[in-house]
Amino acid sequence: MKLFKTTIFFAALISGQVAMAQFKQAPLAYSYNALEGAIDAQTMEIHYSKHGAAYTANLNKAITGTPLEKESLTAILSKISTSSPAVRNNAGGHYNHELFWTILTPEKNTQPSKHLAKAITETFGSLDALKEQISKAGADRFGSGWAWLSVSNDGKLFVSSTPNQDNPLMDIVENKGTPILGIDVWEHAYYLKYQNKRPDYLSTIWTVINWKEVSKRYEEALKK
Ligand code: MN3
Repeated sequence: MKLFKTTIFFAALISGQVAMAQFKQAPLAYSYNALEGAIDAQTMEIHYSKHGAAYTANLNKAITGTPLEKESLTAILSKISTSSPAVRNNAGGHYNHELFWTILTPEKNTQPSKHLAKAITETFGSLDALKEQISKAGADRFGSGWAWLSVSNDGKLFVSSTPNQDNPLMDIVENKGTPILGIDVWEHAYYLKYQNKRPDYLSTIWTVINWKEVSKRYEEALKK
């Protein structure tokens, strides 16, 4: 019976009757309580296992049976103006959160690579000045959204902010580029610990930023 069921499953799979989930959440590289001090365990758990999971599931639902099913996430984002609000919100939500988990770390005092540090100093004056600009972009974002550090198509660093789940890879945003650091300023990202004090969340999150990962993403973005 089991073999029979398995055969039916694969027959359905081959004929395309079983919807394949195209996008998946990557496992978190640290435990929910690993960022305590900056982000509490309950916030991390709800954020990753409920909010993050929902964007991924809803993205798969929105593209199932459409030509987008066979496309890469960056391809979908680059022409998001042609997609429905469901695809825009959930493709952005999936991309943004998968980036966010990786640029956080319990490891203390990670530093930008020499190459990235040089670009930061040339562009913003200092690392502290950059942090201030990103925190300000996040604090000034009205309602929900993200604050970003990105690499423009001509290889320059820039800070920006987008509403909702939009991001700099989308064709609809003013400042386009490849994000290498993104900070979630939706209330679900900080409210349990910080309540209405978004600026406190934005000043504390720098203690858990994974500059090794941001540096790696900087090199990859420059190659594009
Ligand atoms: Mn979020």
